[in-house]
Amino acid sequence: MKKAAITGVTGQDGSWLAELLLSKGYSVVGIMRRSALDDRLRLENLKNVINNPNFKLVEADVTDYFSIQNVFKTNKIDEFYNLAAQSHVGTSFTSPETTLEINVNGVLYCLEAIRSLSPKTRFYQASTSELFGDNSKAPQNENTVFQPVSPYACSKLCAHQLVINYRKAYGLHASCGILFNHESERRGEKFITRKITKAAARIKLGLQKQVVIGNTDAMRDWGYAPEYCEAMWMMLQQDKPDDYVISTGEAHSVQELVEYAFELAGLKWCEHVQISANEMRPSDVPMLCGDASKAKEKLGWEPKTKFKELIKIMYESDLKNELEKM
Ligand code: NAP
Ligand code: G4F
Repeated sequence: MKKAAITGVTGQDGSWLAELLLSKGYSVVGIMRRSALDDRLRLENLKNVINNPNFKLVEADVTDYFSIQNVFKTNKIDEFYNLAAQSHVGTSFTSPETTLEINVNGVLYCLEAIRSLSPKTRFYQASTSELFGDNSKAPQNENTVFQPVSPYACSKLCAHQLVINYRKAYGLHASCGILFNHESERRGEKFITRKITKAAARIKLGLQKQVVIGNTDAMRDWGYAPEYCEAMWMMLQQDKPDDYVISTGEAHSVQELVEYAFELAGLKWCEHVQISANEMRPSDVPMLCGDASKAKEKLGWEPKTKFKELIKIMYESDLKNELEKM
């Protein structure tokens, strides 16, 4: 039985990846940092996996080298998926130091632990389309120039280069998935898709009246998270490590997202959506649209869920959740 470790297991992707690996017969070590919050709340998305005998939750923080070393000292890990991050771009402007600590040093510590204690472990790094930043070229692929425009993107660029360096210098099987935005009914509520689908559902039920958002011109290439987690796994099954863009190849604006979610709710968006400078970022990525041809050719990976289907899944899930709470 193969053993995998997942940092960021309490996050959106971590929960989907844990389910996927367990369904493939892996034994899974879920790495979670300590929190004062009630565990049951934080692990809501892991309910399905938590009672699986092949799943084990361990406490470690990627910014604490000793705790990461300990994961390797107490487990023989075949595949290590590093999903832990301060993943909110907006927050990276207000907490740049924490963002760099987790997103850069955290990655370095994982790589160092593998290099020194378990060099055969295969490593996946959660890189991001944010690396492309202020790039007027679209669609973006593995050869597109990186022009990061946020502390988050700068941190992820440093981590991306560290992974390439450890691969070249020490021969580690370390790969980066340059994943474009991917969402699901488990998405954090501060990200725009979930913020909008949840607000549309709550406004429909009379639970709130308005939602306040920022830049509606931004365009993103939004896909469905479980499909993107399958791509992570595929990367680590290759003989050679490499970096891959994972995307749908379709871009939609925040404005389109708003209009469609409110249409699903049978509401007029303009009566409920307020634009505020408070929600704008000091600098924002104007347009992301990926070309995942390499992943299709080398991994056999292709996206399935289209934009409208994705927003419908999220809206319906939020409506159901809110109804259950009433
Ligand atoms: P997410 O929901 O925000 O999850 C992030 C996870 O990282 C959480 O489980 C969080 O734990 C954990 N974490 C944060 N700091 C940590 C630390 N110091 N030690 C251990 N764990 C820590 O993010 P996601 O959407 O699943 O994304 C997963 C990864 O992919 C992230 O690295 C993100 O930057 C990257 N990415 C995401 C997308 C996307 O569209 N979703 C696209 C490209 C790349 P707590 O619960 O304790 O906060
Ligand atoms: O949903 P977002 O916060 O996602 P963003 O910034 O694209 O980052 C996500 O995708 C990246 C991959 O490209 C990941 F690396 C990263 O970890 C994260 O998962 O914002 C999307 C767009 C932005 O242009 C933002 O300015 O929506 C715009 N937006 C407008 N109003 C808003 C809001 N974003 C948020 N979160 N909240 C708003 O009220």
